[in-house]
Amino acid sequence: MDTWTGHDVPTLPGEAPAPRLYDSARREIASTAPGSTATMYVCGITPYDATHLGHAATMITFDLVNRLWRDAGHDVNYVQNVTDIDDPLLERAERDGEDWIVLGMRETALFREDMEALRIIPPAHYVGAVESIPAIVEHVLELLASGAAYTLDDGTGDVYYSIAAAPRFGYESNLSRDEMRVLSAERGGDPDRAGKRDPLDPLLWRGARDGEPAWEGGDLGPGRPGWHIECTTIALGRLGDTIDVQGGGSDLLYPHHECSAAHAETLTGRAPFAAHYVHAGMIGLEGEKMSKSKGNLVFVSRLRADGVDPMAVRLGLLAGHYRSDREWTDDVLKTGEERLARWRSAAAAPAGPSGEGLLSAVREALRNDLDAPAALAVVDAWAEAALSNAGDDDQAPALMARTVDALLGIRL
Ligand code: 5CA
Ligand code: ZN
Repeated sequence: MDTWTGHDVPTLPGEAPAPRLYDSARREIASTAPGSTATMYVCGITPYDATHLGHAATMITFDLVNRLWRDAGHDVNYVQNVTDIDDPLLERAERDGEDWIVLGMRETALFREDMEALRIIPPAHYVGAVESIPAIVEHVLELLASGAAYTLDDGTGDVYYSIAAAPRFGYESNLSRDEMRVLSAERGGDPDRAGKRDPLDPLLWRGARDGEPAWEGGDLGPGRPGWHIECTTIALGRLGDTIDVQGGGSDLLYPHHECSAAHAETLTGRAPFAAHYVHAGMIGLEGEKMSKSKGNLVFVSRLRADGVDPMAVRLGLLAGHYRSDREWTDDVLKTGEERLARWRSAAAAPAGPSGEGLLSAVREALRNDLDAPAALAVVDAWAEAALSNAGDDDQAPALMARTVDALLGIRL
């Protein structure tokens, strides 16, 4: 699938170490230690509706990781998927009397535009579920052959992964079985389905049903892929057996990320699948998680159509720490707009306090588990001083603009 178009990212003087990030599995902040090429997989959209501010916040979070690794001198192999076949897409298309393929293509195109406007560095590989089906089939057959998967004997052709094949199942989300069962039922799983070996076993392959799209599955029979194996296969195919960061919103920690990591570990025999499991908090509106299924959405494209500067949206989302669940309000946007205007004026000042001092303080804040609010406070203080004619570093305004562009993705 085509990715989107990127922008030049300025390089910055001096050295920066790789960031420290909170790992959901270990429940602590730990240094990332990538090789010369850092590898990251982030769960992308299911394209049945437009990009909302929750998606934007999660994409901005991992864009910061990407920027910090680059600043630390690493190449970054970043992979993101598009779940271009799954129940929600089919349900929305059915509701609206639309072709699911057309719906998915339209919303994916809009997502790309939104990502470009928000200056998200494009992934090296942007990969759809549908185009990955042959590789997914291979993986499901491999899991069946090794006894880590089984076919239900009710004639549906549905294949499940046996979590008994994952001795450490649950290590990523740190949840009890009861908690997992509840979340599994809420988030696309089917713990009560008869015939499964364990209620928590997730679907790998759904046998063809009347009226649903289906693909050739070779020995699996016709059908379509389960959700978790999609991300496993796309990640393993583009990034290798183990990766530096597996990312997404906190709504994906269980079952999605737990199960995709378990699939990967069974397939490769190597654990942990990711050195860091990183989860962004949920953006809400009026007290509820913003979600397509609830319909309480603020769309990036709507704001853009209303003439809102995408950089103000980005600053609004960066004003809260990425791990905290937070609300999007008119005030958040207004504060983002005011900050953007102030930074723009300050970048045009003749001089300011030390630009190198500013750069190292912003780096320091961000490498500490992406503390963007602290980074914003550093730039605010610098801007206030520059606007009141404090400081005599005449190179500082230009370096400030490069710093916020390269590290925060804010183009002044
Ligand atoms: N296609 C799957 C992942 S494989 C999916 O969850 N799609 S999604 O469209 O629902 O979400 C896309 C990304 O945005 C995911 O990383 C998800 O965790 C994140 N996300 C969804 N809603 C929110 C929200 N309200 N706040 C923050 N992030 C969100
Ligand atoms: Zn995913």
